[in-house]
Amino acid sequence: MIVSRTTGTVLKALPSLQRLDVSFIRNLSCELKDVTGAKISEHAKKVKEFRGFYGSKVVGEVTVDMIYGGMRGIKALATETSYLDPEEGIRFRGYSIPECRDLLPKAPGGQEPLPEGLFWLLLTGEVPTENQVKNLSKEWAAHADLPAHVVTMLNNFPAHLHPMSQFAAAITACNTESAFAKAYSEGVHKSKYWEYTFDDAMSLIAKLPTIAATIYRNLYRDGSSIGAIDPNKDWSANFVDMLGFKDEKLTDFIRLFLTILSDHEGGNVCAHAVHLVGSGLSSPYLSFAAGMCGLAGPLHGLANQEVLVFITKMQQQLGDNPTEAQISDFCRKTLKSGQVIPGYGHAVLRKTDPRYTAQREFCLKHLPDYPMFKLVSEMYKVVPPILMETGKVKNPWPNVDAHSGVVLQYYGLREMNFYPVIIGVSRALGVMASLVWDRGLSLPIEYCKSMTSSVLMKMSGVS
Ligand code: HAX
Repeated sequence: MIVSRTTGTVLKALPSLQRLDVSFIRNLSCELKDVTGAKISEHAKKVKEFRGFYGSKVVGEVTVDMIYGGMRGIKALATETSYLDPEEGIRFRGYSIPECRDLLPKAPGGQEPLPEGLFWLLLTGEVPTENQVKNLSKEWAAHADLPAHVVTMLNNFPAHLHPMSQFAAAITACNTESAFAKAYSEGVHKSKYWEYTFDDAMSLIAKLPTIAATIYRNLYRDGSSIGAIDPNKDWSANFVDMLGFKDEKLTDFIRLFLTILSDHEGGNVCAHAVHLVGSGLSSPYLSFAAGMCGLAGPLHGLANQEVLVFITKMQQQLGDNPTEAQISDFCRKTLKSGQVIPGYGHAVLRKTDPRYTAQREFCLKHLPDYPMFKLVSEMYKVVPPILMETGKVKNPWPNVDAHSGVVLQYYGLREMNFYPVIIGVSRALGVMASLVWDRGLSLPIEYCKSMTSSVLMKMSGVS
């Protein structure tokens, strides 16, 4: 019997997946693994040839300001899975968000893409068939169980430990399951690193909704059981079920959310952290946990939670239908007090984030009259000119985080501290696909050069 230290309630045991027929798994993962392996070896040859001819080509310069300015604009990483254009936004393997919404397979009755399909696309560069995606859902369902020590650990965390800290800690503890760490300790040849990374990526992704739902139930639902995984449901549907919601529209929104937040090229905090830690050959579990510690920062993934805190405060002070002047006054006061307006601005983007637009479209279709959505729409009019007035904000437009919390609120998933965890579940798709490719291309350990200010001054001719 496991008793939650947080709530004092008896926690029901997690469903055992041992009873599921898992004999099909080997063949299923083989197909995606085989396609990925073929793509990696083809691309590795191309990259080798390219480096042979153009290895010394100069593609940029580094200024003193760039070094002190968070490395903004330094072209320093090769990431195969996605590219972020400052004007257009993200493209996953060349496909924009509207194209992905259109082309990727959907669940029966659903209107939004299945994140399983996006993972296939990120790994292989190909749009999968419905059947390939269905098989991936089955495989993830079959690997969704957690080791007992991870469940015990989660059940013993205190309620004031933030869900993101719990999430990162549980992922770290799942390292007991790492095929990569085991193979490395047994002396596997380096040409096989990517294969074990692939295996870990698959089982890590499968387990994330279970970890997230266990955290949610412990913190917000008296430690009630997450229930059983349904091997015939997709990854998102099982996630929503485990959280304890029964709403097809919410499930479809979660499919959209998990798809569009999956990857945002390699230079953002969490993606870069996963790549950096992974470059030292830490296992995919440890590398991903490092990324989640980065995602937990308020200027990154936690902004999603911060937006809701901001909007809720605004509603409490100004009511459901504040005027433009009132919103404007509220925002100016925020800036004056030295705080940022969460959900606005971006290090790379210079236009409205297409991930914001996709969610806005969803809202216009399904919840056009929801007061909080109206408030978010009003802010879209009011905030950019105010940020532009400061003269320093490079991108005054909304990013993805300005919107998602509102939809979750509408469907009753109201605990805003949990929102960054959902982003974390999504982000695994992109960063794990990238890590597989990092290992497939044999990228070396990362080590960039740092300097003291006095060395930099000397280099710049300051006497
Ligand atoms: N509100 C107030 N000030 C802002 C601002 C905002 N939304 N966005 C930028 N600024 C300020 C910066 O703090 C900086 O001020 P200082 O010079 O005084 O330090 C100045 O404008 C220049 O910043 P920038 O070059 O335009 O932006 P950065 O690349 O430095 O930072 C951030 C990008 C996303 C961190 C920034 O826009 C910000 O803090 N936004 C609010 C938090 C947020 O929404 N984060 C989520 C981003 C998306 C994401 O990663 N999601 O996971």
